[in-house]
Amino acid sequence: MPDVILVTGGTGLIGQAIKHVIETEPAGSRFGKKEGETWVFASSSEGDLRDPEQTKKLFEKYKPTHVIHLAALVGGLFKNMKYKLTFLRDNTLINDNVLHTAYLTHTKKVISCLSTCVFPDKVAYPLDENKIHLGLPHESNFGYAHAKRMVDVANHAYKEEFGCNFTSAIPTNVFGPHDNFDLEDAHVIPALIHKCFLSQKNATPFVVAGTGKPLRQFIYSRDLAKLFIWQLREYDDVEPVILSVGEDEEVSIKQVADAIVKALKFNGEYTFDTSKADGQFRKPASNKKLLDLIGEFEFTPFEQALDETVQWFLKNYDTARTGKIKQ
Ligand code: NAP
Ligand code: GFB
Repeated sequence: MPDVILVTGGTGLIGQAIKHVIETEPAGSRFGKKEGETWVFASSSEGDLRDPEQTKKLFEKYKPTHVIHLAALVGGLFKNMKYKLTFLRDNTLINDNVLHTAYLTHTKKVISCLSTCVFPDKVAYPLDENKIHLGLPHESNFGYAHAKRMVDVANHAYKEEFGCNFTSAIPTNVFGPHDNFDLEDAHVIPALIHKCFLSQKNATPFVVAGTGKPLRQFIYSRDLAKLFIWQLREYDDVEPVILSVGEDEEVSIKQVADAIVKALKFNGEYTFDTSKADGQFRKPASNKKLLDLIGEFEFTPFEQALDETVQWFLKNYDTARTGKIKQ
């Protein structure tokens, strides 16, 4: 029976990046489409995965042999701080429905998507896959973080009780085309690209939230997409894998804002609003396990990836997710 790969959350930032890679990489290549494979990129309009019945219908419709489970309530620091219970509950419902339906329908493999914000806030750095449960996550996103941690717990329980091949990936902060650029809900890179674009258009100051000092590792969505395809094809272990650039690639929020100002050729007023939260200061993750397993992998240089994202935003501004505020 040919493989059917269902990508839940297939219309989002990472889902669309996987679609791009599968459609553009040479067929049969390491990250390309294999003969006979069918790839399905599902949106929430095809089934609200918080609802067990709709989840069952989606699986009955596509009969997936493999699932890359990306669907989630997702957002940046400020949205997470505002909706902790909604992030906990919606993601717990989505994850439980997808894993249990995959079990009931004998799906061969599921890769779920966690995030480096699930790690404890106070633990020895760098973060690695063995430290997920060694303490409380940062208070700014504990709702989302605990819901995601439960996926790792469930994967181990499904394996021990039923022998399921359910595993997970732990990406760092992701950016790229098709991101959510909503000024309030977005992660830092799409939010600052949108803000800087509006400041240029309206000749208003470009204001970055916080001190600009926090540090982050950013992975380009199209690189991450290849790593998900690698994990689908070549990794069969219940233990999670951090999918990230190296620890030495940590950059400050100020460096990110500087790169966005350069990419948009903005020369107006540029300030920091230190009354806004910085969130977690840093969450440096080691990608040693990934590189030990995958061998050589070429990450797209940050400035090139940022440029491609800015060009995509400018070209697709009218159809991109820019939220309510359109000045
Ligand atoms: P995104 O762009 O916001 O896309 C979210 C996707 O999930 C969309 O396809 C959305 O469908 C779908 N979805 C949302 N609620 C749903 C529901 N109730 N039922 C069915 N589908 C639903 O998110 P992303 O940034 O690609 O994130 C994908 C995964 O990566 C998530 O699990 C997220 O937690 C994880 N992650 C993201 C980052 C990051 O920096 N972005 C970092 C680490 C981990 P519609 O298009 O129909 O709304
Ligand atoms: O990307 P971000 O929202 O997520 O914010 P986190 C990163 C940093 O950027 C914080 C600063 O230090 C913010 O203060 N920042 C500056 C901004 N200007 C802005 C802005 O306009 N918008 C935003 N959003 N940030 C999230 C978790 O944490 O990481 C999520 O809350 C998820 O659950 C995600 O895990 C990957 O890296 O702080």
